[in-house]
Amino acid sequence: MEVIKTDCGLCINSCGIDAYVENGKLVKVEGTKENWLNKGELCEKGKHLVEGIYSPTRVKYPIKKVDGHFQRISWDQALSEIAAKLLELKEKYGARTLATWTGSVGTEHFEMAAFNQRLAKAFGTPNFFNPEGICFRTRILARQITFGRYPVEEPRNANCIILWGHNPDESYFPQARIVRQRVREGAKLIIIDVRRIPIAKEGIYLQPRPGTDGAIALAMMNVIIAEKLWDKEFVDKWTTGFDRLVELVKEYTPEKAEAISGVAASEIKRIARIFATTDSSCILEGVGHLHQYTNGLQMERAFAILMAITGNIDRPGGWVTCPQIRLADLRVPVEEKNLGYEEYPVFHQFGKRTPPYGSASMMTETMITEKPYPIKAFFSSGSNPAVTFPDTKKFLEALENLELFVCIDPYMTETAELADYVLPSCTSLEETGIGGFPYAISFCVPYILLRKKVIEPLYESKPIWKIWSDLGHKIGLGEYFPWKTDEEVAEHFFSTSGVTMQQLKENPEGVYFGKKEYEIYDKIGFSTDSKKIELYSARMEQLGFPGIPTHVEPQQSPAANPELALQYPEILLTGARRQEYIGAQMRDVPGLRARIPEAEAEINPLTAKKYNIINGEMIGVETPRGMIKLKANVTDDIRHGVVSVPHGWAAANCNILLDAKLRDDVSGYITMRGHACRLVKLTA
Ligand SMILES: Nc1nc2c(c(=O)[nH]1)N[C@H]1C(S)=C(S)[C@@H](COP(=O)(O)OP(=O)(O)OC[C@H]3O[C@@H](n4cnc5c(=O)[nH]c(N)nc54)[C@H](O)[C@@H]3O)O[C@H]1N2
Ligand SMILES: Nc1nc2c(c(=O)[nH]1)N[C@H]1C(S)=C(S)[C@@H](COP(=O)(O)OP(=O)(O)OC[C@H]3O[C@@H](n4cnc5c(=O)[nH]c(N)nc54)[C@H](O)[C@@H]3O)O[C@H]1N2
Ligand code: SF4
Ligand SMILES: [Mo]
Repeated sequence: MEVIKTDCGLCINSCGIDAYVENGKLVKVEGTKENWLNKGELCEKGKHLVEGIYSPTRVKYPIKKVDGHFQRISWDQALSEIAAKLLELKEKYGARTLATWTGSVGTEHFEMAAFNQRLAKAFGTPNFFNPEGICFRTRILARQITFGRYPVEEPRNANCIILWGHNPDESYFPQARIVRQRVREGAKLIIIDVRRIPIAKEGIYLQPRPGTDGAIALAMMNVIIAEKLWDKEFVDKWTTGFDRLVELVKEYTPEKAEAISGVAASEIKRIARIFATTDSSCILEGVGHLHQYTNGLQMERAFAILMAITGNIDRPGGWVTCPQIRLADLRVPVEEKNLGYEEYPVFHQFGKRTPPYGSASMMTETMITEKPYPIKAFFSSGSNPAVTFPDTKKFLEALENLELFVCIDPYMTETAELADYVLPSCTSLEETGIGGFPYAISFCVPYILLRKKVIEPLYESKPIWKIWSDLGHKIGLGEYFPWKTDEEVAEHFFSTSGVTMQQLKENPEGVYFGKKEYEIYDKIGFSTDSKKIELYSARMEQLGFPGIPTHVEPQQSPAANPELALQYPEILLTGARRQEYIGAQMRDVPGLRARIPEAEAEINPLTAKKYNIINGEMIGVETPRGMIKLKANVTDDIRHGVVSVPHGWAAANCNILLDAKLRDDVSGYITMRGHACRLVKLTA
C-alpha cells in the first residue's frame, strides 16, 4: 500500500492527510500526525473523505440536456457545442453577455478561480463573480479601509480572545484546537454569540440580539475611552480621527448598547476592561456571519477600530500583517467596470485596489432585468447556487433568461440538474495542485503546499484548469492556455512564490512557510491616504457613508420595522455551520447523514411554547418570501425570539426565505440573517 502525504482539500483549512492507496484506489485517509495545523486530527467530513470521493452521485462523463433529459456526449462534442454557442452569443450581444461564477471552493481552489477568470477576461467580459461578493471580502475591505492593508488574527499568541459570531468547532476545526490550547495555557476567552455554542462554557458568554454587535463594540470603546484604558502612545503615533471617535462613542453608553443588544451594560463594561487591560487581545470573528447583516461592513470597521485603539495591531497575538506568498497571477486585464461599480462604490472604488469580481447581488439582478446589458451565458463551477445562493426564487428566475447554462462539478448537484451541459471535473485528490493558505487567513501563518495527485481522475472527469483550457482552445483563445499538464500549471503558479516545485517535492509534506514580522509599521507605516490607521475615514464619507461606524438596525428587525413584526415577530438566522457538511455538499455520504439526518430549526423553549411546538416535530419557518419545513430542535442555547436554520439542505432550502433586495448598502452583500420570520405549527 502506498501512503501519500497531501491535504484534505474539502475546505479552506487544508488539513494534512495521509492517503492510503492500493491498486490505484484510495482506501483510507488519516490525519498527518506531524502536520503543523491539524496534528493528526480530522473533522467529520475529513474522516469520510473516501466515501465522498467514491459517491454514486459523481458525474461520470459530459452530459447534455435534450428535451428535458440528460444524454451522455463526448468531451469533444460538449466543448465544441459550448464554444459555438458562446461565439454566437458574443456576436449577438457582445462579450459581456458571458458571466461566470465560482463558489466557495473557487476561492480555495486556486486553479479553479484563476482559469475561470482567465477565460472570462480573455473572452472580453468583466463578469466574474464569486462568494467574495457575499462572504468574507467585507472583512478584508474594512481592514483595508482602516489600515491600508489586511492584518490577520493571531490567536495562538493572544492572551485574550473574543470569539465574536464564530463557532470554530464546526466551521474552522483546526482553529478551535488552537483556541482551546491557548485557553489551557491561560488566555481569557470571551464568546459573543446569539447561540450558546459548546465553547461558550470555557469563558465569559454574552448573548446579543442578532445584528447588534456593532453597538456592543462602540459601547466597549465608550468604556475604554471613559476609563482611559486605550493605548495612548500607539493611538497618538499611528492613528488619525481619535477626537472624532471620542465624540461619536459618547453616545454609545453601555446602557444604550444594553437597550439595543439585550446584553447587560455591566457585562459590556466587564469585557471592555478585560479586553483593554490584557496585554495582547484578539477579536476572532466569524468568517462570513457578521458580514452578512445589514450593517456588516461598518460592524467590521468597528472591530478594526477597537483593535487599533487598544494597540493590538501588528503585535503578537493581535491582528498581524502577514506577507502573502505570491502565486502567479493569471488574470487578463479588462477595461470594462464590474457590475456593482456604480451602486457599491466602497466595494469597487475604494483606493487603488479594485476587486477582480462583480457584486454577486448584481449578477442575478442583471440576468433578470438585462440592464445595463443582457447576460445570456452563465457558467457555474465549484458551487451549488440553486441551493446556496441567497434568494433562490431570484436565482431560478435569472436562469430562465439564459440561452446557455453550463455547470462544472464533480457531483450531480441541484444546480447541475438545471444546466444545459454538465462537465465532470475531478476532485482535488485527483490532480496535482496548490493547497495551503498563501494569505494566512485566520491562522496568521502564510503557507502553501504541493497538493499531490492521489488517484487518477475518476471516470471521464478532468482537472478544472484543463476544462477551461480546452474550452479556451475551442474558442480561439489557445494562446492564453499553453500548459499541458497539472505539474506545468502548478510550476507556473509557484514561479513567483519564492519556492520551486523541486523544493516542495523534497519536503515530505510539500509545505512552504512564508515569513512573519511584527511591528512592521515601523518600517512601512500604514498605506491609507493619511498614512495612519484611519479611525475616521474621509474617503468613506466622500463615498456617502459615515466615516466612523454607527449602529444600524437590520432592515427587518422588530425595532426597525415594528409593522412587519406584527406578522413576523421572530428573527431568522441562516447558515450556522456543522462539522459534518460543507455548503450543500456531502448530504449523500451515509456515514455523515447518519449523524445529521435532516435539517433542524433551533428555537428557544419560550418561543416554542408560544406556537405550541414540541421538540422534534416538523414545523414551518416562514418569511414574506416563502416557507420551509423542517424539524424543531427546542433548546435553551438560543435566544428567545430567534430561529436558527442551517443552509445547504435542498429539501428545506432556507435561501427561499431570503430577499435579494435586502442588502448591506455599503458592501452590496445580500443579507442572510436578521430577517423577520414566524413559525407555523403543521401538526394538529
Ligand atoms: N463544516 C463547515 N465548515 C465551514 C462551512 C460549512 O458549510 N461547513 N462553510 C465555510 C464558509 S463558506 C464560511 S463563510 C465559514 C463561516 O464561518 P462563520 O461565519 O464563522 O460561521 P460559524 O462558525 O457557523 O459561526 C457563526 C456564529 O455566529 C452566530 N451568530 C449569528 N448571528 C449573530 C449575531 O448577530 N451576532 C453574534 N455575535 N453572533 C451571531 C451563530 O450563532 C454562529 O454560532 O465557514 C466555513 N467553514
Ligand atoms: N442562507 C444562507 N445561504 C448561504 C450561506 C449562509 O450562511 N446562509 N453561506 C453563504 C456562503 S458564506 C458561501 S461561501 C456560499 C457557498 O456556496 P457554494 O460554494 O455554492 O457551496 P457548496 O455547496 O459547498 O458548493 C461547492 C461545490 O463545489 C463542488 N466541488 C468540490 N470540490 C471540487 C473540486 O475540486 N472541483 C470542482 N470543480 N468542484 C468541486 C462541490 O461538489 C459543490 O457542488 O453559500 C452561501 N449561502
Ligand atoms: S477541517 Fe475537515 S474538511 Fe476541512 S480540511 Fe480539515 S479535515 Fe478536511
Ligand atoms: Mo463563505
